[in-house]
Amino acid sequence: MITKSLTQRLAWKALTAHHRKAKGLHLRELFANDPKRGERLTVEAAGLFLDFSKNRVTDQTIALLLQLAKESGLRARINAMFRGEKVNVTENRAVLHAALRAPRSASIRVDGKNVVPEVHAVLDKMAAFTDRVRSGAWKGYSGKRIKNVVNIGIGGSDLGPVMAYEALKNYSARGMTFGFVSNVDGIDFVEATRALDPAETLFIVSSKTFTTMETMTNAQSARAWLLKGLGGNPKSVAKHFVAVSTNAEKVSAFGIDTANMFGFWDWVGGRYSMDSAIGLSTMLAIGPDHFRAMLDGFHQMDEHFRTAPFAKNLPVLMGLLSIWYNDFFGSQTVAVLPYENYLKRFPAYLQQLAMESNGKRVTLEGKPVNYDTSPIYWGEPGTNGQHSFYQLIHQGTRLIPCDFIVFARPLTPLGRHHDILLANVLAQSEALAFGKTTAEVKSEGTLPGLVPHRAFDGNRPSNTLLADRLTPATLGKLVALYEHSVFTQGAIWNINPFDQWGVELGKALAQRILPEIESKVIPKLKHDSSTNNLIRRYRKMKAAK
Ligand code: G6Q
Repeated sequence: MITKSLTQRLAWKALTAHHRKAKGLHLRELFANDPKRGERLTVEAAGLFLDFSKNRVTDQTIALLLQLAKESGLRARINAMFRGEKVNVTENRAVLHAALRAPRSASIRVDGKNVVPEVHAVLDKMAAFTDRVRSGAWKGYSGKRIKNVVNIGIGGSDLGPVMAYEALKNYSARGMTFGFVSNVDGIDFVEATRALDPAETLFIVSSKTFTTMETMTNAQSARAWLLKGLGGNPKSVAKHFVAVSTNAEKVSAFGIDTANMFGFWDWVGGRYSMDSAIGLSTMLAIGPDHFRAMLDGFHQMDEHFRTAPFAKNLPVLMGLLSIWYNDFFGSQTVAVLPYENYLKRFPAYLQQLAMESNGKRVTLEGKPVNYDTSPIYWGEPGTNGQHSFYQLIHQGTRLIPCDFIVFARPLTPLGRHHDILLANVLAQSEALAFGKTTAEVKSEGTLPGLVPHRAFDGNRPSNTLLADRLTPATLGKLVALYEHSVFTQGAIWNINPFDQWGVELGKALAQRILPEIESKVIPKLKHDSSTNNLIRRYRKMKAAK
């Protein structure tokens, strides 16, 4: 039981005092004074190697951050989550994405019931379905085999599947196409389906609630598109639509046979669901064996997080470092920079994971926080970013901690490409940390007027995560690493990372505005003058065409 608010904890106060000294230290000195720093400040778990030596920390910083974790009751929080306690207090739900990747023999209880057998029953059903589709045993309404799969979902029911499909494309069935429709902007659906033959297309309607406006609108358009293409018989729907949901009633009302529904549970949050049935498109793409390998990767990181001492715990250390910059240096963002083109959607995925989870302003008890919570996550794959926004990271006025994600072996080697890629990422973290002093710039004979422009102050922190290659298991480990790092941060900030009330207000207001936009008679508008005016203007403009 934590009684002291965060800023009153001893470790927090000690960190505040320590920061006053530590902020003046330069990575150049820290490395010069400790020749083994680059070997010492590293940790390896489940095949992921983290070099955190290029962070603005001393041994004392790490000790104090670990002390903060302890004083914040992190261990008890971890245990409570893994035990299935209702740690999502505002929705009165357990939080058990870890159960989705637990081995068949495990036992994890929610309200006294072991949920692991149900998890594996759904996985088995997904695998059987996947085998039928991939082998051609499952036929479309006109007897053709399925060649195209389109996932319709948004937020947590989209970002994970898209990211995983892109990340694991190298393992996917190349004879099939995979599309993802999320946006209610009709263009998303039109572009995703324009080249597809309805007779060969399977839609997966992925929605935990099966009420989300965007997904339901896209699903209705998909139904109409299919019926138009296949002669209009409603019976064709059953052969071309399956659902992933927790809401059997709504699935059935849509016209999808619940025999073709893949379930999950209220203890799986949307942004933590890519390894539940929401991953059906991923399984169809990479096959059940690779999918299970990915789950095993997740599980390995879960076990590491659950059991390793904090000083050797990858997610804990990454979470604590993030708190160090966010709350003591005032850094507002974290750049996630994968040097692996297959991970191009990974930063977008992490944005939801981190920012929807920890973008909160009140504590678990509902009191306003007096410290900053989630930083903004962003990023693009290297080396592309080097030629655009890295300038600001190197020489701008903001401190942006970076996570570089690197693999030793490429999935498809091509000449010298991979060595060049690696040389670049190592050069970036080196340049950020050590910069280039005025003396160095001068000694190169630079014109005096240019010296300040060409000097780099350095001392810009980064983590480097190095793994062997991007396999399904590695992807699982990587996602679980960030999930638990986000959890660590949320636990220390004493907030609830598992609700998302901020998303609800916009949804409710959109429901109110839609009839005002569509009504034939001019509605009486009761919004603010800006919203009223924009609604009127839009009504006029669309009537004018
Ligand atoms: C995730 C959020 C949110 C959710 C979408 C889709 O954690 O809750 O992104 O996933 O709003 O919800 P449905 O799956 O219910 O359609």
